[in-house]
Amino acid sequence: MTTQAPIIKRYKKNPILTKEDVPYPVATVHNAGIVKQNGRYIMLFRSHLQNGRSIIGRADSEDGFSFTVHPEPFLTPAKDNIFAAYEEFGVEDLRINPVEGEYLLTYSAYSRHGVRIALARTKDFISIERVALITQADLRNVVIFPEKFQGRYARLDRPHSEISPWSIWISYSPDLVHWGDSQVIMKPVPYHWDEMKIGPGTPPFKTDQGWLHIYHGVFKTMAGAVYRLGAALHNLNDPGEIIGVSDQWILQPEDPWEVSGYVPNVVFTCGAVPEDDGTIKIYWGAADTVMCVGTAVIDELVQLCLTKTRAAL
Ligand code: BMA
Repeated sequence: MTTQAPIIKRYKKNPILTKEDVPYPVATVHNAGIVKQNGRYIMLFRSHLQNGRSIIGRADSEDGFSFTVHPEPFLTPAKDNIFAAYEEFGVEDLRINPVEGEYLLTYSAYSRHGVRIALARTKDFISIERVALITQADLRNVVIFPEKFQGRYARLDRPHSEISPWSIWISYSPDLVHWGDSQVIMKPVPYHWDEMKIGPGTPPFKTDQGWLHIYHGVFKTMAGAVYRLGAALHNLNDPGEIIGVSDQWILQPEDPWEVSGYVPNVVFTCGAVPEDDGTIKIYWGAADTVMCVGTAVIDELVQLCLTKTRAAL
């Protein structure tokens, strides 16, 4: 029997970032958004503080593997205006969405009212402008497509539901603030690795064959939930149409720091960097404790979606 080469090749020196690398006291380093700007990798990672609430830190790298953390946190809960009321319990799982020459930051805002998504914008990762809270409560994992479709922005998100397993939806907006025309486009498959819930992971990025989106899927076992990563391909002109979803996962917890830690058996992505040579660096939080990276060939991910396909809905 031949063994299949893994589709995502783990970096040999994982984990690439841990709490020991952070110059202020934190308990974890995980679920980071990432982007390559003028050849420099900028990572915005989540850390639990020692009171159990989360903040976002920044780390920079020249090669995408070796990162240096900034001395001060990048984003902490707002102190005034409407954001203060909804970020009271912390900010989590930030995505960096490159859109029209700037970066839209979408992150979970936690408060006594539940979790919702806040949108901020930056051009230089120095000055940040909080724009709006773009969801009501119980909606997480917002990623925004890099381009507009017929004049409207498009996003993927994941509402909470007691009736149906949590699924991926698309919504549109003329101005990034008001969102609508929502539709469910991808659901968990029963008795499948993602049967319990799925949610958006990386901001989608363009390939010749469609928008590639790496998402997370969860399976409930007797020992708790297992978080894995999967891949889906969306129509280039109509992102609400899914062309193919890989039937098999592309990454599952295997390394010691993925199978044990603060939350065992978790790989969770908020960002990836497509490179000019046709590869992609995918970043994931492992066990909600440390950050890891791996590389894949973009076309192999696309082919998985196109040839080893499961139903989208
Ligand atoms: C999800 C989110 C993520 C976390 C994951 C595994 O519901 O809370 O931030 O990484 O669970 O604990």
